[in-house]
Amino acid sequence: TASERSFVMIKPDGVSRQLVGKIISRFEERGYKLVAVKSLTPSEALAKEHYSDLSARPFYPGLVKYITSGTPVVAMVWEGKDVIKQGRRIVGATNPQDADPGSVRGQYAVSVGRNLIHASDAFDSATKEIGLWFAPEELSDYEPIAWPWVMA
Ligand code: DAT
Ligand code: MG
Repeated sequence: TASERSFVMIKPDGVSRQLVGKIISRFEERGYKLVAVKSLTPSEALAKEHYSDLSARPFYPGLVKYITSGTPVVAMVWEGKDVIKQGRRIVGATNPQDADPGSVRGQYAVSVGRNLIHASDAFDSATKEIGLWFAPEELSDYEPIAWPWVMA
């Protein structure tokens, strides 16, 4: 696909472990455009809605507790060519034990319950998640100076 947007979130462990800059750099240096970014401690309602597809899974309560621990998350929207699929590759497999060592999870995480980062897995979930975490006016429309070179 052409230019699209993905919702990416550094989870509380990533913030607490001070990996925010390193993680952001991977998306930025690849050439993706930062459309929105904010730090917040999600409410339980927001965390539950974000992970609503997983509500029947045994790990769901623990997942919601982890995301709402009180340590903030960094919520972002990144834009660019195939950013949804490529963002998933940057992030790595859900279980860090299966993640490519070059991915964020493969480099920095060992446990599925503390896997540092979220990235949307499809166009529909990206649309849902961006709308859930950001108001339309929080999304910036601008052209990075290198954009024509990156996106050609
Ligand atoms: P992803 O985050 O790679 O999109 P997912 O959507 O299947 O993975 O699950 C969301 C999160 O839930 C995942 O990042 C970590 C947690 N999770 C998934 N499977 C789990 C499991 N078997 N045990 C504990 N936590 C799990
Ligand atoms: Mg997912």
